[in-house]
Amino acid sequence: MIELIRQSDVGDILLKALDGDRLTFEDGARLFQSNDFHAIGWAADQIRRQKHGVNTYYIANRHINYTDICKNRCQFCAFSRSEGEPGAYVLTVDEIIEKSRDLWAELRFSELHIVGGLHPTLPFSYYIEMLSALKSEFPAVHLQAFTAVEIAHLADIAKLSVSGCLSELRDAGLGSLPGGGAEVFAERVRESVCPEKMSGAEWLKVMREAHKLGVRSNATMLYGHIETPEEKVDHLLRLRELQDETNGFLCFIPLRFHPENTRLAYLARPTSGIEDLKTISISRLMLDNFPHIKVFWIMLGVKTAQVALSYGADDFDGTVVEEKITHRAGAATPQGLAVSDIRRLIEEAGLKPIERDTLYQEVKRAGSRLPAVS
Ligand code: V47
Ligand code: SF4
Repeated sequence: MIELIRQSDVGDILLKALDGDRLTFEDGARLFQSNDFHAIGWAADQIRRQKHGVNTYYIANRHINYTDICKNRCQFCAFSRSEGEPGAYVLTVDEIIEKSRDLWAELRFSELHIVGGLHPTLPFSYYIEMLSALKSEFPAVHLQAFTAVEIAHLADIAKLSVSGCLSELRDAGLGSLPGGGAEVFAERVRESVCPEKMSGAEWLKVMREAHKLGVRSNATMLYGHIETPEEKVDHLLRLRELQDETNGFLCFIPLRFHPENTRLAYLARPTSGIEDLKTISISRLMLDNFPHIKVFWIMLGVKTAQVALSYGADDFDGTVVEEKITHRAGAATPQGLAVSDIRRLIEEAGLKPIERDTLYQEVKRAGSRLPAVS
């Protein structure tokens, strides 16, 4: 295999990564320009094995999108609606509890993953009541809720500082932040595809505040639209820099853009399997200080997500149960996967499935009963 690396047009970079040396901006840009995805993938798999061996993580979780009403209306988003538009909804706190109860008996999920649009008029008390009610109904469940973009919006409506807002949410039951809203940090990209959204620097600032308070988070990158290879590398390096400072990121998740029903549908070029795998592998190679690279199979597709476990990813998210953001943008994946299916997909890749909680602690279940999603 080392011969494969030596013959590669990016062999020098891959050997450097395998030696434990940090990759530079130029290295990242060359990796994205190379078509040698086998060699890149093999090197990323080696690094993944150095960090985790064959251990491959998954989580029993449930996603909840509490509202699709959003004042930002990003160009790439098919999920959001304006108030009064057909399909616009807000779940009441009772409905959120009801939804969570739905599969609780079967799934016994360890995490609720809660994100929504930036609702212009919902009061701060709605969010506090949501977390408190969920925490009292499911005390052992980790609430991973509200992207950095939502946190800044909530701080605004509550007239609190970001850190004051995070503290109140944490007191009400918030466990950690999901990684959404990062998109691509480059100003050129944001001005074009999400001009209303906070800047990349502001996103990083919210995450810094969260990490300083001990609130961990994920990080994402939405790829496959108008971004250049250099802009992707810049994104990864800005995340790596913050991680050096705080060590607060749990994992990185590349999100594959789905163009259908969005104002970027004219791009009509869904990413190729090779682009997807290369993005996973390069993320693993560049983000040397991120413990985990996660595949969100809902966006990647089950088959590519399975293969990605041999191209640098070590985490397969998750049972999910219900998902709207990608499905409104034309995703053909199911809404959820049973734990038995996830375990089979991991085992077929020659890897060892390990159920984890949000903070990557192993979940031990009494007996052999496996949670299922129908
Ligand atoms: O910020 C919006 C993305 C994100 C589309 O932290 C789209 O574990 C694809 O961040 N095609 C929200 N993506 C979801 C998210 C997420 C998902 C799974 C796991 C985690 C995690 C976080 O969804 C948005 C945006 O980047 N998005 N529209 C679209 N058409
Ligand atoms: Fe709103 Fe998020 Fe959709 Fe942008 S991606 S329009 S912020 S829900």
